[in-house]
Amino acid sequence: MNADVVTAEPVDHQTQLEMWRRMLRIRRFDEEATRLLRLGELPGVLHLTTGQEAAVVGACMALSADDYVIGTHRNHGHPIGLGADMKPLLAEVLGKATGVCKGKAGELHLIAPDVGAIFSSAILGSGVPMAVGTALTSRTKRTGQVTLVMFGDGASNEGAVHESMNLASIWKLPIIFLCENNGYAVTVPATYAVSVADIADRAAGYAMPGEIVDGSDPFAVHSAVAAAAARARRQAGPSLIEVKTYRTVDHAENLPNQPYREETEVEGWRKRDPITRMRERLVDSGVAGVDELDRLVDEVEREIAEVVAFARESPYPEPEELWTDMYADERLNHAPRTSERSHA
Ligand SMILES: Cc1ncc(C[n+]2csc(CCOP(=O)(O)OP(=O)(O)O)c2C)c(N)n1
Ligand SMILES: [Mg+2]
Repeated sequence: MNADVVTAEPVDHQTQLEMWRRMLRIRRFDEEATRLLRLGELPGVLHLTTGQEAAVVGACMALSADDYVIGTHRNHGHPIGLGADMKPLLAEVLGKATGVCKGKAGELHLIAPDVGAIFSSAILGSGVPMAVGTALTSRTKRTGQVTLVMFGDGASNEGAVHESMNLASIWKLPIIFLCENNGYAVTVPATYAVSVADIADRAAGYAMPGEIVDGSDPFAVHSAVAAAAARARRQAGPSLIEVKTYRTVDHAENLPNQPYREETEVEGWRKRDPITRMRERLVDSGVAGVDELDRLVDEVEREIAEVVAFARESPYPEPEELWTDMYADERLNHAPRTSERSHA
């Protein structure tokens, strides 16, 4: 993984600043969620995006407004990278009724359909066949929409991922398969668990282009995803992009974490933090002055304070809500009847 390679990309100044803003939002969202978890206000665990923000934002901002994005279990960054309102996202993480899934799904299932983030799931690789479904729909209806589906290096070994790539290839579906390779699946190194050094090489098996991109460079990711989206839109078929990235935090907060990587390795990546690097780059290239960037940080702080207040003040769902939203057919949504209970 070479985090020192930086590519030039003609993204306009305003877009560059917006990229940085969204990276900051993701970082601060995760920090606040972690703080609330430690205060005991959040049930369960948290899978943070910390260290991977440049990869996520670069990819999300390369799409058109009506494209689809399917995320993973490490999903806080995907809707935020697409520009979603953070209030119902944090409310969902806290299990509140104002959350994107009415507080019933939690942090593993953040979505924001209004900006294209239509699905995410805790089941590794499960979003990838769904991407075949959304892309087939877009193709059949000739809408021109592209589906961007994310999966990790661990998920890249799931059978469903390979079946999906094969189908997408033979049907030339408008999909971008984006592997967020952060080097580990929980504690298992990709160098041990993945059959190839570069997951992008697997694209050859499905007759699609495969590209490796430096995930600490948002412009490089943006450029690769934009090119793959253009290819998908001209009906030339799917692409596989492997983004080399790194999470500088543990697999999940509030899970027992055993040592599995050298502290020096983590420290090395922390020193190349994507948010700090991009700040330096914005200043060095004259895109923004230090004062302007400080103002932007203050804006994100104010925004985050409102998001936290909203999520904390929101009510929990009523107990009867357990029996709603299970089936699309409303008639099937009801509490178990006495006769059904007696068979349980
Ligand atoms: C089908 C399935 N198998 C196992 C798990 C347990 N599990 C949750 S996260 C994870 C590691 C995922 O690694 P990767 O795909 O590289 O994503 P990352 O966590 O690194 O972002 C595992 C094994 C799961 N959720 N789903
Ligand atoms: Mg991983």
